[in-house]
Amino acid sequence: MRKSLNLSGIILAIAAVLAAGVALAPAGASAHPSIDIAVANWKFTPSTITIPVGEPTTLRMTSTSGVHGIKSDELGIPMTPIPNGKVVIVTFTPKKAGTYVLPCQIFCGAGHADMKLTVVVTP
Ligand SMILES: [Cu+2]
Repeated sequence: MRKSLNLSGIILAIAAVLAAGVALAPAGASAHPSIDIAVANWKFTPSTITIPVGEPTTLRMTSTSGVHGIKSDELGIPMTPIPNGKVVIVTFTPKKAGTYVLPCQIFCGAGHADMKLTVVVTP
């Protein structure tokens, strides 16, 4: 019941949470997924990630060799280049459960055709 908390109570609760240095998430709920992905010639590591439907999800991608890219219209990921040596962050919210295969979007050499990130969205 939201109305049972007055504003100062809410502010105190937020201050306590911030002071404790923990995420602003309800007890028992997991924080929104944030996943580190290592990108290199010619693979994503991990090559498969599993995330829940309807949760904002952040991917932090770092390339250590080559220039790569991901994109998925179905997942709401715009064309996102991943240059060598930069941390690239993309946040999206999957709308529908399923398995999505994201091939590398930038030609990166001999292994380009086999370079894929698989995103499994669970209900
Ligand atoms: Cu690539």
